[in-house]
Amino acid sequence: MSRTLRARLGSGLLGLALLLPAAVATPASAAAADFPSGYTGYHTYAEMVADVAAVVAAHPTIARRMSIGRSYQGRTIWAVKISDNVALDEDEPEVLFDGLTHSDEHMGLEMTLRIMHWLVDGYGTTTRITNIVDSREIWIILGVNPDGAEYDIAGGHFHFWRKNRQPNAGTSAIGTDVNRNFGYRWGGGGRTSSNPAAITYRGPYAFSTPEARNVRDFLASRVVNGRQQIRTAITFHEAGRLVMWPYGYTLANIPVDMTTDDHIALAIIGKHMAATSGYRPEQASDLYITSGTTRDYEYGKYRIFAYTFELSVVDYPDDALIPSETGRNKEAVLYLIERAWCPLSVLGATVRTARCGAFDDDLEVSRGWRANLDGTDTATVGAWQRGDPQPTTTSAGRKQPDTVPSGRYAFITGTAAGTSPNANDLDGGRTTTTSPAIDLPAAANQKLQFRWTFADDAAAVTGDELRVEVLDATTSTTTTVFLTHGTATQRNAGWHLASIDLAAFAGHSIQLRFSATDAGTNSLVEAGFDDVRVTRP
Ligand code: 0X9
Ligand code: CA
Ligand code: ZN
Ligand code: CA
Repeated sequence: MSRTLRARLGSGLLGLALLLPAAVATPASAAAADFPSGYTGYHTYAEMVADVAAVVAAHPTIARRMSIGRSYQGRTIWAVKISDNVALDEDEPEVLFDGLTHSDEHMGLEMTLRIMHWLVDGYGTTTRITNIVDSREIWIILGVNPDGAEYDIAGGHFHFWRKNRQPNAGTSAIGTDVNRNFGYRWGGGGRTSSNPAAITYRGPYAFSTPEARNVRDFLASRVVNGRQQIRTAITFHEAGRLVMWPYGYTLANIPVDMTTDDHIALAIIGKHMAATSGYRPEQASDLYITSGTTRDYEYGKYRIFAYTFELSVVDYPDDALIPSETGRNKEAVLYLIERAWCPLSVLGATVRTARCGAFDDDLEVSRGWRANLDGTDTATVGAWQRGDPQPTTTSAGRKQPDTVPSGRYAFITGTAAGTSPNANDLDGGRTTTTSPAIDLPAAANQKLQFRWTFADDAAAVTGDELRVEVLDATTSTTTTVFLTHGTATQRNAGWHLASIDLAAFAGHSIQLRFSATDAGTNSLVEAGFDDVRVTRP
């Protein structure tokens, strides 16, 4: 948070204080000559572009640049990828850094440029950085909002310009706060404004700015085989020397759209980074509530362990402070890159075994499961749905559970409630959902684990079932590894743990197919599963 903004936002004259003086228009194409005196060590857009070009030219095997789109005024937004075999999309954990979402927070751009230089300069000279570059794919977005930044320094003095430079219909007020324009809880509570003249204007709809769309589309492009490759991220802001974790939209530490494991691990990693930087750690909403931010989007949509850093003690720190302020975050940056292999591993050996293997899905976000993959599903109602189950209770007891093992979602045969044999339960045959491909390491003792529930009534037949198969692409075989089926007695919902040895499939490429069937005459059949994992022995 810029202190200036915090002071303005905190003032009793909130509405008035959020109005900016009418901006003097500059030609869209104008390139700022340079920063004001005392700040010339900061990079203008042109200087940043030149630096990026020089780095990728000097390190072609480990650094590449790509455009992730254009700003409102048409400036190219550059992302640099740093990794060994940089031209290939290898199966390595990915990390994202960005800065200058707020264009009056120039240290954020300097921070991302420093990270780029640390990595390319350290490669082959320090073991730690060589290991990082060899085993990760690091993405750095150099300046999310360059239009605002160029405007901020136009004419040789600062304009205290935070937003982008997009006009707003029906008003002369310019710009949208890009850090209020992301589509997760956009327009929700806290410091986000519907007034185009406000410095926290959220835009007329989520992702109305090209700047937020560029980041959104880049993140989407990193979903490979159904899985978001980016595991950890920092978005750099200024000022206040803070390390903040999600969420910002609510004061709740663990709202429904976060799991307890994630919350604890997010805080452990955040506190560790803050300690090494000499910053203060906190949940973002502890500063104040916001909605529509980069960080909440990254975690909320993809479960990226995403942090906001507020750099510097003061706003507009002069350029002499760039080396020390960026340098104090070097350890935190390297640490977060290392943690990307499995952020939850900070929770200790038991969690590491359970959740850092070849597959881990708490089913809280979409991760590439596909319905009816081979087109043979016959169920007419109650197909697998990833969602929040509504409780179904008959006179014989609970048939569809009210709670799930983790978070708020599981796969359920129709999440809606309904107590009759033909209401919102599974009917008419079989429903399947199939996982993305899992490359099982050759290691011994890997186990497939998941939580399951299966309920039926006295009309159930043996053909009513919950079945799990391993589809082995290496051997072109299908193997049932779990089966529970109906008996003509009442059976109520309840979550159970299944644990299945995967020795027969070690080293193979597999998929998991979960199927539930209501055979014979329609009877009440409800099934569910959650927390699908391949353990890491
Ligand atoms: O208000 C913001 O967007 C960030 N502060 S700044 O001074 N750089 O403008 C704070 C984002 C942190 N998130 C929340 N406080 N919820
Ligand atoms: Ca690589
Ligand atoms: Zn900011
Ligand atoms: Ca879950």
